[in-house]
Amino acid sequence: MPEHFEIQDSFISEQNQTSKDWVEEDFAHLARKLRRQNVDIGDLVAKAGNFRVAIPSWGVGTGGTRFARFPGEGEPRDIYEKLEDCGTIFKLVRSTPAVSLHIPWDKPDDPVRLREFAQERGLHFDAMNSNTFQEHPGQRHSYKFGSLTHPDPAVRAQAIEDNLECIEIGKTLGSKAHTVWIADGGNFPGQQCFRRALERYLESMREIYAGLPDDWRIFMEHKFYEPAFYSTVINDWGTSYYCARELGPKAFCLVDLGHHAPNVNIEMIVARLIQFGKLAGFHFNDSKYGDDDLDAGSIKPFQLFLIFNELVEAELSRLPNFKPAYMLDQSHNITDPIESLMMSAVELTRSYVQAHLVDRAALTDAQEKCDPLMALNILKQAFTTDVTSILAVARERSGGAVDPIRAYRDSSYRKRKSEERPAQKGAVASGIV
Ligand code: LRH
Ligand code: MN
Repeated sequence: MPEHFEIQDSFISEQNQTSKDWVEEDFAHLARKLRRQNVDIGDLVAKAGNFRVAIPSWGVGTGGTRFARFPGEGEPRDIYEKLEDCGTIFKLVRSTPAVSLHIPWDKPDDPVRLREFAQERGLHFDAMNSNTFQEHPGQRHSYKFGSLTHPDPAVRAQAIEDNLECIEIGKTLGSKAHTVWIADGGNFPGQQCFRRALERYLESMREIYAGLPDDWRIFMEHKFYEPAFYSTVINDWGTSYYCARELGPKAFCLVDLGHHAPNVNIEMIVARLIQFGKLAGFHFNDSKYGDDDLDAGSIKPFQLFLIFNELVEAELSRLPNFKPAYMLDQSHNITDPIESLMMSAVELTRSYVQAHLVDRAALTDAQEKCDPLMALNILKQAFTTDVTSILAVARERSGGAVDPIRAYRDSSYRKRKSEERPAQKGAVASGIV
């Protein structure tokens, strides 16, 4: 049995040598260009180097739709192999040391051993995710008609239990946050009493909130539809915000970019939640129609930039306890999940660095002088600045790959994993679909 293949640091620095010329040339050119704007490129390299985004454990397996799932080679078969792949992503892009687990998909037999296994790969655990939207082995009550808002108090109690168990596991793993997304809703008019369902949600969430350790936060994730196709209990940011206010200072609203109706102004929702002190953070992805869970920045990169423009504005104005949690939440149906997750982490860092290029004094001046075109131009100048060399230098300086995708492909990591992880008919590391 081949031992577990890992990409070596020496291989990465060899790879980086081959990109040295273009990086230095582009970096020097950009440094001159930014100096004309009184911007020190070194500051931006530091910003890029400090940017962090968590990897969803369910993202390293191949995703699918209700129509089909096309398993990829060398799929991770359990949480340890998922962490191996998360370790490889971190080794190459250096901005993803945290992994977000989903329970029971990733329920560890030995959480202490899992924590050590992660630490050996420089990884730690980000927000936990409960799952009361599927039936679980040995479960007494079905979640077919809901969980935390189900009419039957026994089902609600079971769902509360599932969340408290998730928090318990998270405490052993060193996590500091718990994300609650529920599928509860209706497919038919009249199926649910909207007000009673929301009251039951708050009643159940109060019990989960009471089980939170003092230094933890709870993130409520809204979604306007699916799997319920007529009404969803926590359908939008307003309902989520009301609940966060009702629950208390440890409750916040998590924004999954795919959970909004087409053309909704998400950057404005972000500005509201920042202003109200209730922004939990994000599940970053992209979409064209519904909750497509496509790669972040692949469809609407300008929207992603505008969201980071709001986040950087808040960061620079040193808002009290502004500590948004950044996570990816994607489904990789036709690409190598490791490549998509690396590319997405890079695109988030790109939007973050570009948002730090916005001339904020000039923008405020244009806004106060009702000069819309100048305001847009100031944003576009930052958005159209190619910061690729800054991102590459930041990765290289923190031991990562200048060109993560090429380094990954040249390492033949996936091929080696397909030898180590022979596909077992039907056996997939649990996750969506
Ligand atoms: C729901 C969601 C939620 C998860 C799941 C994996 O659409 O975004 O965050 O629990 O995907
Ligand atoms: Mn999500």
